[in-house]
Amino acid sequence: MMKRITLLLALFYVSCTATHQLHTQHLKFDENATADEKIAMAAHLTPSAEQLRWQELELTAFIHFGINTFTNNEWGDGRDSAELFNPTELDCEQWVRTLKEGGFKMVILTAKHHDGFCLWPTATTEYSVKNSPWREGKGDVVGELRKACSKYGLKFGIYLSPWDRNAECYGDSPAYNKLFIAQLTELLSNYGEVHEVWFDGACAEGANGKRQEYDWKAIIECIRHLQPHAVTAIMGCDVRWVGNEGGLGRETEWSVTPLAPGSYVDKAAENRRLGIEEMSKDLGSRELIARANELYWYPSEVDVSIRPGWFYHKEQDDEVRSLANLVDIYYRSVGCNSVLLLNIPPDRRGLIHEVDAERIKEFGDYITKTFAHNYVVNGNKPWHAEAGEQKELKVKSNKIVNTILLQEDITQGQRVEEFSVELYNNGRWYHVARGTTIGYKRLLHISDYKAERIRVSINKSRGRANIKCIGLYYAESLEEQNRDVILSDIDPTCWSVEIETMRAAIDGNRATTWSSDSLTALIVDMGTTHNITGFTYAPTTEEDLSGTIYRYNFYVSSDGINWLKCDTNGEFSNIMHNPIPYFVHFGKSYTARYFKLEPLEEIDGKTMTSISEIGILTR
Ligand code: FUL
Repeated sequence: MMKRITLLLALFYVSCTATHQLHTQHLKFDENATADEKIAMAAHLTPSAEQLRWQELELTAFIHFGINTFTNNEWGDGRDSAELFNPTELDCEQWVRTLKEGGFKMVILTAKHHDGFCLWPTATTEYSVKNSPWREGKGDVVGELRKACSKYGLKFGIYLSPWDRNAECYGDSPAYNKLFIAQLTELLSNYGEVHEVWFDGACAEGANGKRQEYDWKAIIECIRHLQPHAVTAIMGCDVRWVGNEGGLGRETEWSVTPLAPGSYVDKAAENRRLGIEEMSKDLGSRELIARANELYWYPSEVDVSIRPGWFYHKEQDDEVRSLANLVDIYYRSVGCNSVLLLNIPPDRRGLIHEVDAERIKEFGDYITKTFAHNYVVNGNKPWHAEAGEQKELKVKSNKIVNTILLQEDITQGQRVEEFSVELYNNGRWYHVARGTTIGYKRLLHISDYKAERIRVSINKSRGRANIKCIGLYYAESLEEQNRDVILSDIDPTCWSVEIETMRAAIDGNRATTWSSDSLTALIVDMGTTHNITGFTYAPTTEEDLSGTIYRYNFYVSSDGINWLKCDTNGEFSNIMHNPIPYFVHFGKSYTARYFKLEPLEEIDGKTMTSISEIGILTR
């Protein structure tokens, strides 16, 4: 009998240690693991040292700069001359000073975007700064930015686009992988420490029609070898794309997920079996984990631009996000267990534009001021909470508060599944917030309260939760100041269309959309003749983007019979990830009474068309 008890105790001990032992970044379940055992193990999965350091940065910045800055494009096709790259006052120190003032801790530069133009004098291609007039071909943007980062103490990251529309060998997989690794090797060997390497997921067929198979294993090995402390993002393995480019983190955001990172090609089938991808709403629920075989610590990064586009466009100078909007993004990224990667694209001078610079400073000042004093007494004292437990703390007297901050000690894993918060004032408790995940940081806006005490309840947790901080702050209220975007220089009220339902595309109302279940051209008669310099296309504002046009032709006509195809690059680049209004400038003017937008390819290859608004530019 005694022997049996000892044996049972030993088995119990073994299973407890298996489920209660901390794992770093990745774990595999035993074939027979039960759903409860899986959850216990999920609670003990922790970030790598590099992932933890990255998460603690909270605010990181993107710099999209390159040939597109000079062609006014979002995606270049790799054929624009290197001679176009000629910033007149490039000053990386100005970028870094601006970002530092805004509270940003790292900057990631587009060393090469999809057009293939390299911002450093690489030996791998002629398509680089060395063949531009800038600094007589002797310049190196990567080098200048690296120096500025060292001078001002910012961390440094690089974006190297796997998709390359210039490289002739793109699509000839072994040859391009060799070129790509050579580029990576230059960047990771010659510029000191690199803290993040960012590989975009966007990619298409090579010019030769062949699809590029990336050798992710070799690419990641190259990084691990040359920069062992860098995190790799998106098509890497340490940092996950949040799933949109609009600055929207998830309400429930688990850093522990069965979603296998982008570079684990052999795991793509497993992601499909589980029915998950970066854009999925649920990436970490109990139900999902119960069906999984492996888990990853794979935290989310929210990448979003301060302007509608990723690159600088003069016509967007009035559309820089307002302070209120940026602060909202901060709450929905850093405040939703993510890192914010905010893009601030330098202009053709090679400077962060005055409007953006001012906004960044306002943003930095606002965040610093808001979070300068935690009004909770002893809010930083660790609290180990079992599900169902509550903690009550005093609030410094006479303080009005409207922001709650909660943090878990993620070095022990992410565990909280449901929490609620009450505040005590004038003899009664007010229920002010409830939420799901906390993770590294959770911020919640509430109305203004004069609170005497705070009570936090951990209502559901994956084992004992480790609360690191409970905070209350006061955030000044902000007015939304963004102006409406003007989509047409000509008033469309007198325009006519062939079919009445098409009017939704020219009614000046972004909330209405014309859609068709085929690739249908939209023809508009403007009634009188105009000198047209461009047009705008606004995709639907609905969540379902079906029908959104990716490739197109645009024509003008003076009689509605004979059509002239206008000079455009024929694609709304990146519209599938960033469904904003697109402004297409011809670079010349056409005289016309009629215009026609002919869709050639929908974003997902569907035979559908949808247009929320189309407008005409004359300036
Ligand atoms: C996207 C790219 O296609 C955009 O141009 C931009 O670089 C953004 C960060 O990622 O997928």
